[in-house]
Amino acid sequence: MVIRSRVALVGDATVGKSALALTLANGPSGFPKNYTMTQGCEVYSKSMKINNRSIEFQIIDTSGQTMYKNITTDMIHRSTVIVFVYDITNTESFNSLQVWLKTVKDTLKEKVFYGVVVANKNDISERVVVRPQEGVAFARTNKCEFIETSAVTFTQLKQQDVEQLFTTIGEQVIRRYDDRVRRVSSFT
Ligand SMILES: Nc1nc2c(ncn2[C@@H]2O[C@H](COP(=O)(O)OP(=O)(O)OP(=O)(O)O)[C@@H](O)[C@H]2O)c(=O)[nH]1
Ligand SMILES: [Mg+2]
Repeated sequence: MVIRSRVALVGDATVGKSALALTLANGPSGFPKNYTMTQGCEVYSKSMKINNRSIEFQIIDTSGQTMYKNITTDMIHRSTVIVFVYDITNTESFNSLQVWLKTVKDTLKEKVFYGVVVANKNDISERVVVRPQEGVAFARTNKCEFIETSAVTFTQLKQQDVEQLFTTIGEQVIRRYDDRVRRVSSFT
């Protein structure tokens, strides 16, 4: 049995959404050194085994550009996991998360979603302007998970940053799936 989960990556332009998606989907060689603006959106699929369960992620890499807003909201609409990405060296990208959160809430309305706040680019922590505590506080206030990542260290040092992010998401998706199954079977 494979559990499927659709995950939308949202956040301002250049925060590293595509870098995270590409390194997860294609491994270290996927990291885009040069910036290429995402036009509309891209979809990647990634299968993982988590605690002996099979999970298939459909990762929707949206564009941070306002001109693609309609496509982005359409993609949010189809997702149950929303990853809010900001760049720890860019205050504006962190402040924008308020707006991204509002967009997600306005789009999903009553639909329950699992939110994860991602502080990206922690390989250049010497240039940090948004302290991790601020990210943690924002996540906690809005009932989201908080995770620090780097799409680059995936290629150079730890090899597991991005995988760690999706392992955390997968564990939660499996937990929610099991809860749902348990609730349904208690009715029958
Ligand atoms: N140092 C560092 N650079 C990164 C990291 N992630 C992405 N970058 C760089 O940041 C730039 C923008 O990354 P993208 O992944 O294209 O940004 P994006 O969020 O997809 O941007 P849009 O598609 O325009 O919304 C690229 O030059 C990447 O190489 C990271 O974790 N660390
Ligand atoms: Mg992109």
